[in-house]
Amino acid sequence: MAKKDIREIIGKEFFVFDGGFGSQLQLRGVPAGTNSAEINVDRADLVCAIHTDYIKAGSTCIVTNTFGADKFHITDEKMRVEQITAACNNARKSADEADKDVYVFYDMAPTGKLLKPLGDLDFEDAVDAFKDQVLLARDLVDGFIIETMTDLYEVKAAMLAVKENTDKPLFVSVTFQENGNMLTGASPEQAVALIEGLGADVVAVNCALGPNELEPIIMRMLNTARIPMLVQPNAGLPKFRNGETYYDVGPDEFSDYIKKFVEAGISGFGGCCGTTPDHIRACCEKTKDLKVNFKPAEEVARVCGTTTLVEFRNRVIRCGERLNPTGKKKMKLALQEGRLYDIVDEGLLQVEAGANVLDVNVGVPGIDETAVMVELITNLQEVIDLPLQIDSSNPDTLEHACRIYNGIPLINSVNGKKEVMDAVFPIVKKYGGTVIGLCIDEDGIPPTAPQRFEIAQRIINEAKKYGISHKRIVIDSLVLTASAQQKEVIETAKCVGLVTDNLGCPTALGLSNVSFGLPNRPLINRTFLVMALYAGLKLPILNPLDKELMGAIDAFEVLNYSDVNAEDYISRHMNDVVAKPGAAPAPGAPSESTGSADAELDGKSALFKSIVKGQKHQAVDAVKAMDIEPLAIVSDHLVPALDKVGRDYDKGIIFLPQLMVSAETAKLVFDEIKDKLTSNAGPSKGCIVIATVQNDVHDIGKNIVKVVLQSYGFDVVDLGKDVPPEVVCDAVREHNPIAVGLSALMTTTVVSMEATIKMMKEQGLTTPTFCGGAVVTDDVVKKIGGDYYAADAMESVRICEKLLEENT
Ligand code: B12
Repeated sequence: MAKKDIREIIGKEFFVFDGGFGSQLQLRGVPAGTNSAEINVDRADLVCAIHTDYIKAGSTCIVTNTFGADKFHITDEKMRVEQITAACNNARKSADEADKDVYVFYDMAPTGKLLKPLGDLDFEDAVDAFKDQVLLARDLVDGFIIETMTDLYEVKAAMLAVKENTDKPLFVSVTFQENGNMLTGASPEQAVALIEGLGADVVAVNCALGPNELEPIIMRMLNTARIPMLVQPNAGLPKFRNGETYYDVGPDEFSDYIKKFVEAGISGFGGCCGTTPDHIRACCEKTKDLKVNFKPAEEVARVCGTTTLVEFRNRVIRCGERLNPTGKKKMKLALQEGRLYDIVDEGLLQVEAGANVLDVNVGVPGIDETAVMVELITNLQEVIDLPLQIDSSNPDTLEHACRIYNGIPLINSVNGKKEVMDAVFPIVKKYGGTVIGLCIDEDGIPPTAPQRFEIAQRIINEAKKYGISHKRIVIDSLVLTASAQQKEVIETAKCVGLVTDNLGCPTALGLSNVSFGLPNRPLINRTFLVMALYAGLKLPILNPLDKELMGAIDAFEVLNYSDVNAEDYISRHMNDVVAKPGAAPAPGAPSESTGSADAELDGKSALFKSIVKGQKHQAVDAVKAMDIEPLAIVSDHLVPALDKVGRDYDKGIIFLPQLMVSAETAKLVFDEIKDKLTSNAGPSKGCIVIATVQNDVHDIGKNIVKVVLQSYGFDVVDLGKDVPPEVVCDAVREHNPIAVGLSALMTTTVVSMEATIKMMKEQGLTTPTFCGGAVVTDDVVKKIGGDYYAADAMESVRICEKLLEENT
């Protein structure tokens, strides 16, 4: 076993990881594509030789050869146990033979499956798949590294599996696309927030990009990380030659970058795809005279949703209060009747109105609070990417909701009661949240500001015992009702000031309470809001649909010099129409706007909007209510809505999760109308084979083509999506169709279309082909040797009818 505890040296001495493994195996004669986990058993000598080469090159941390050794990839349990154990033993043997301290890390990589709602893997099943590996490896290694993760939700599952089953050091490494985001849309800052929040010892980045492309991402991570950072780039971007992948950043250039990153503050380095022992050797050589320059970033409270990060800095954070049944009959009923989609709609309205965080509370009698909270959060995070504030007085509900939450939650709340702090702080610690601390204790809400301040101090001191800093506690001084406790309203604002000035933590207030029982409640709310903002309030919990209230925050931020150059104020209010004092508002005049969320949605049908927003239930209702021809629904609503989604994805306005939810919504809409389309089909006119080509999973367009052809009396053999050329050829031989329809939606899969057409020709299959899909044009079809181009489903009918005529 290694001598020094890794945690003692993290952030003080460099930890040098190893480099690429697969290419090293190939160098030693193992063919590419061989199951690399089996090698641990069959060719332990080769695996040990690679570890030893890296150690000799300078690595002080080596990782087990277990990339993807989970129960989805290696389904036979006996083999999995054997291979994982052998991998750990191989690495340990090489480490023990070294003449220096070498640490063995168990390597955990993505399961290769997408978690719900993007895919079909349950969050807890993902946790189990990682736990299975942790249990096998925990006694054989010095630490764990979770790496090449592209989805933060899966990172969370893997981290929980490690933290719940071992206290060994944990390094967590994520992978970014060239656009600077993870595949599921998370930013570098968000990744750091989640990984730190869930208690990793080191945050890391690896794979996909070379050091040059990673540089800006690394700098952004360093700027925000409070724990040390490890960097393992590829040896450049992958390039292709003669059907093989290669990387062309050599050891010298690679190590120049690593030196630069070390100077900027990383604490460890290594390499990923394409790197070799020579890369590691060069890095060690160039950094040998440097010292670790790790400086933790300033601490700040952070919460994140699926793709958004909200930090408590100098700006006001608007928390939407409307997902809370207190005083709301309609919401109470929706919860009791299980109409969660209505509640999700209310959430979307608040997002459009400019909320930054949404409070979620499901406390009504007669329901299972925990189950409903979990279900609602699951539904909300499918379509809303803002951070959620999980609001419950039941610790069990908080725990379950925080667990399935995809991000770092804002937890509402803890208070000065000892038993509440005992129950809630462990949850905050475990799930990395920021928590609201209410100034109330066993004796109720004290009347004066100094007494409430004293409770705030008590909460903060108790949190420290759990390792939760005061920066992660948002103190709520509690708003009382002006009509009943008028004298005490000002005490709340004073307490906000005391906390802001003396405790250094942010503050929250639920505004609307203040005006109960008084006329013109918005006026009271607005005035109180401004008083509290001036005292330092950072998180007003309010109704974002109240435009004047939201406008007051915009104005305050100008006057307070936090909206520098009034940029946000101007963009949100430049079109406001202000009535002259005494004049009635102009009829039809636009009211003060807080900025339209998406002008492209204006004037569009309910169906269009609900596909764009991914509101499944509403989309189905909308299509049912439409009395127009089914094909027009496709061409005038469904396709344009998906086009908009595609454009937004392209611009980086939305990310893969939203793209997928919109696609699923479009599918449901189509399922709703397809029966109407096929009902007029007469006797069969003949057979058509259709397929989406290999490596392409887009099948909505192809499915439309299928149903429309069926409605015109053709028998359609649908081979599905991601269909290899040979499967198309086999189907042509089997069914002898009139024509073959091929669909490709990506530039990168037009080659598969070409390969399919080529293979048909090579095999002497002369059946005509007709091709379509967003990236296909007449020219493309000519170039790749196809026979016909079809711009849409109707065109495919014309082509097939023409071919039918020619055949008869
Ligand atoms: C929905 C969608 C998805 C869904 C697909 C769900 C499904 N089951 O189909 C999901 C979320 C899974 C997805 C994934 C991805 N997507 Co996507 N996706 C889209 C989107 C928004 C809409 C496509 C669609 O269904 N349109 C509606 C249908 C009805 O239109 P259509 O397919 O063009 O079909 C019509 C005609 O073209 C024609 N037609 C189509 N096929 C055929 C076939 C024949 C024989 C005939 C006659 C006619 C015909 O008739 C149809 C009806 O009129 C497009 C953007 C866009 N506007 O196209 C991006 C888009 C196609 N996706 C894109 C990308 C990059 C991806 C991902 C790589 C994302 C990622 N980073 O992981 C993955 C790819 C996974 C893979 N290996 O295939 C890019 C492709 C860029 C490019 N030029 O190469 C696009 C253009 C988005 C963008 N702007 O970046 N995507």
